[in-house]
Amino acid sequence: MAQGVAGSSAGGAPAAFSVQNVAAGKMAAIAIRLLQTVVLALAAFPSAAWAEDGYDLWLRYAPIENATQRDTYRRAIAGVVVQQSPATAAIVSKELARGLKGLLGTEVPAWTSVNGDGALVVGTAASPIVSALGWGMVLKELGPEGFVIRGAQIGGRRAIVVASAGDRGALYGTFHLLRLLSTGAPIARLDVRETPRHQLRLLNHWDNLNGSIERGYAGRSLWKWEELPAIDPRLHDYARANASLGLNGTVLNNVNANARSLTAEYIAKAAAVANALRPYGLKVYLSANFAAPTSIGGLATADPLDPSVQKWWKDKAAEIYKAIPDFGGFLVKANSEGQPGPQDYKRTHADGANMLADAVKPHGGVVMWRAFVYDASVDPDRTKRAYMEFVPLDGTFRDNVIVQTKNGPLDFMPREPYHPVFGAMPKTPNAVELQITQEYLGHSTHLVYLAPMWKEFLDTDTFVKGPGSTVAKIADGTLQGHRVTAIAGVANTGSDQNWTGHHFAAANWYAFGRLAWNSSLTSEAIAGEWIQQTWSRAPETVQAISTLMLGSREAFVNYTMPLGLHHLIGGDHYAVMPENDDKRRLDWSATYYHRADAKGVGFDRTRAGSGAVDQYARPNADRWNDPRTTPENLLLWFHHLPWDYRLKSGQTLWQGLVAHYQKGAEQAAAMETAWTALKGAVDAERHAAVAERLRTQTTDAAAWRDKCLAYFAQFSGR
Ligand code: GCW
Repeated sequence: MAQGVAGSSAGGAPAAFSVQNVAAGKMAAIAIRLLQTVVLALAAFPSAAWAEDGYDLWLRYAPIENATQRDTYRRAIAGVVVQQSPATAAIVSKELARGLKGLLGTEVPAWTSVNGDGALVVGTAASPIVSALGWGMVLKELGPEGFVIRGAQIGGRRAIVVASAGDRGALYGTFHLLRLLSTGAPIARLDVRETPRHQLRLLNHWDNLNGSIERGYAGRSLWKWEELPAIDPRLHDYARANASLGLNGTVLNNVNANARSLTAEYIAKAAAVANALRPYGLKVYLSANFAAPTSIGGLATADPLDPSVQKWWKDKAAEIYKAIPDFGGFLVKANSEGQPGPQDYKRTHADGANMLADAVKPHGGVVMWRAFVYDASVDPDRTKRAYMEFVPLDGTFRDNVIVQTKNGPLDFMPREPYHPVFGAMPKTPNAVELQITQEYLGHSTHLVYLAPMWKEFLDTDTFVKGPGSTVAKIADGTLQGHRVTAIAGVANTGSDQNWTGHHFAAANWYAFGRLAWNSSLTSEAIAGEWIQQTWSRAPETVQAISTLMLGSREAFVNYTMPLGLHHLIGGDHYAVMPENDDKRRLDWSATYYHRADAKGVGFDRTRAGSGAVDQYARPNADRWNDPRTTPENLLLWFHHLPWDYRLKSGQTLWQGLVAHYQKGAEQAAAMETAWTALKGAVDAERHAAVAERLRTQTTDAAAWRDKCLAYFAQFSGR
């Protein structure tokens, strides 16, 4: 918390402390006068002295500029009464004190009861004030994470009540109310009822025990493994940020898991993190290395059907739950990219998942078993393999197994069709795995707002149960009636002062959390909230930043992999590399995917090609089997087409490709120009940091356009 406070309470505080160290009385007097001036200046222009390094994320609580609105809020919230269990109550009280002080520019006192007009009451259903309101039925319906925010008369006094059946709901409701105030929402007739769409809303950290982060672009692991069980105070701010979005779990370690994370030493470290995160409603999970019984357990095998292996995992689970009573469960990457798994013993993914599920079941845990597998012996087309391995297993998983699947069948590309596993395993809960960290989307160097990409995926109709069978409804369990629902985002956080490297990458963390809570929110709405809380409330500024963000993903697609091209990448997955013909594995190269030759370009996944289209339900399968009914933004994903193929625009495929690359480079340049115009509209410190990265983005975009077109021109001869 220390850093957060320093980050938000701004310039005055450190000066105050330094006064203590000045011995000479005269100097102290000068310092105090100086300090008074600083404090006065701060009061007059609170935002001018803001230490804007991005540390405070969307929880800046910058003063509300509009005086009328601020006065309305002040009248509505004159005192705060918090009634819930102590650990969370302390967090709620602190957040309200901080948030209201920041927004309203005045201390709002804590009251022990509603002793005047303008009480803000936060409480659980069991609290005296809330239980007397008779809202029990509604709160029960909304569940322990849901909440109500409404006006009420309490003992003849005006009040706003944030109520929930549970502590977590009251916490989420508190953050929701602060968000409403931060974004200038009217509060005269509040009637908010919220409940999350997915039960498990998790961040997956690909953090290694040595502190590095796989595909991390914002510094080192936040956990500081070597210092644990001593807790870095910064973890409280991590937890606050997640709680403000309603995220309720976090997987601490990389799915390429080091078995040591399951040793007593590391369980104690994980327990310390769990203790720190628990009051914020976050459960801890661990990635499990399937071979742990052999590597750290001393067994001769990790065969899931071997009783000694089963016992080892049961004992291990019991050991973990002893240290972390509310441990969430295991996340597993098995038989994928060299990770061990049940297939090493000729067993299936279900055999492996079920063994672990049995181990955590008595403690209420779950197993999230990843479907990111692409064993080359299964099918020549990498994108078909996971479906072929997993769909036949539908119905054979224990009821506490969740199959976790990336949004697309390849690997977090800038654009992919949805993964055909979604909807094809009606008896198995399917967790969505999204990647917040921008592995293939410009790392923390390019500004790419990912909500539009995720919404495109979630809103796609799979037709598995007729029209309207969107991925969102499969993920939230409403279409196929799943017992447990989950959504995971591969985190982009790290030790960088602003958490995510690029100030705008925080928008992706934010958007993931908001969509995990409510997947029907629009990209625009989420961007709007985030901008107002993070940058400015001035309508023209919000509009300008929003436009820039909303166009950024399509711009990135245009200057890297337009028209359904994919995996034009190699090396560190930053710059496009269409020439990459990785000798180690065909399906790690770029040439395997684009298949450019004198005749044309693209991967034929029609019935005449790999047949991948038939992993999708009709009519998608039929539509995508024919280039004329395939959306052009996925054209070369499904088809190998001649360079002279006519696009809907009348251009040839080659001309279309050129136009997309050109447009992408122009869009990147336009983003930079738009940002330059915002100089002065946002704080100088963050403006400069973003401007610097946009400069690189513009340069990259032009270079990548040139590189790709020069490369493809060798084949097109145009
Ligand atoms: O996208 C690939 C990444 C790997 C990652 C893997 C996975 C954690 O390049 O770094 O490993 O996906 O999702 O398992």
